[in-house]
Amino acid sequence: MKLKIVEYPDKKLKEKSKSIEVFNKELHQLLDDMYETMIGSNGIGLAAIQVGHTKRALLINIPDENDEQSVDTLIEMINPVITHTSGVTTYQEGCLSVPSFYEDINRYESITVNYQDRDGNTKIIEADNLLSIAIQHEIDHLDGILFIDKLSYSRRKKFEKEYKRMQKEKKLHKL
Ligand code: Y12
Ligand code: CO
Repeated sequence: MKLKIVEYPDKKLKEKSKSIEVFNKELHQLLDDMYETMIGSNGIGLAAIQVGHTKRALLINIPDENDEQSVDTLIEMINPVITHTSGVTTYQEGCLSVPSFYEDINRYESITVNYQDRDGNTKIIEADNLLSIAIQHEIDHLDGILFIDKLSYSRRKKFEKEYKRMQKEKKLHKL
């Protein structure tokens, strides 16, 4: 089932998500629904908080060289922890919870992440390029941090103005 995506400025997005201790059918259903929601919204990453669940779960599905996504390359991460970082990189990020806004954000270039899969098995992944950026973006969601929180004061002010204007326009179109 496709779920409703929580959008900024909803305060829910500021909440810190809780560790997952039980790896049951309910969790599997949430992960399946998150996948349907992410793919159905043209996303490449989604955290549980973005569909209203304060649980430390996220999905990432990086498109291939033909810009196609396959369930075979889906990564589900439960309780992820970054254990090693190196380098710095900049990428123009977007977020399904902040529609139509993209901005250059600095992140670590390479990271190592410990996490659990949907059955509670421990995993380790070394990531760089887009995967590294996507993981860092999604782990931030689990801590109530959005990519717009990383903007400079002046850029953030500009964003708030643009975003409010866009929301007003959206409302008018719905009338
Ligand atoms: C690099 C940077 C950030 C991430 C986090 C995951 N972000 C997304 O999946 C963003 C998806 C997104 C999709 C949109 O919809 C379409 O393109 C049709 C979109 O556009 C609108 O909202 C109008 C914005 C963002 C991973 C890797
Ligand atoms: Co996001």
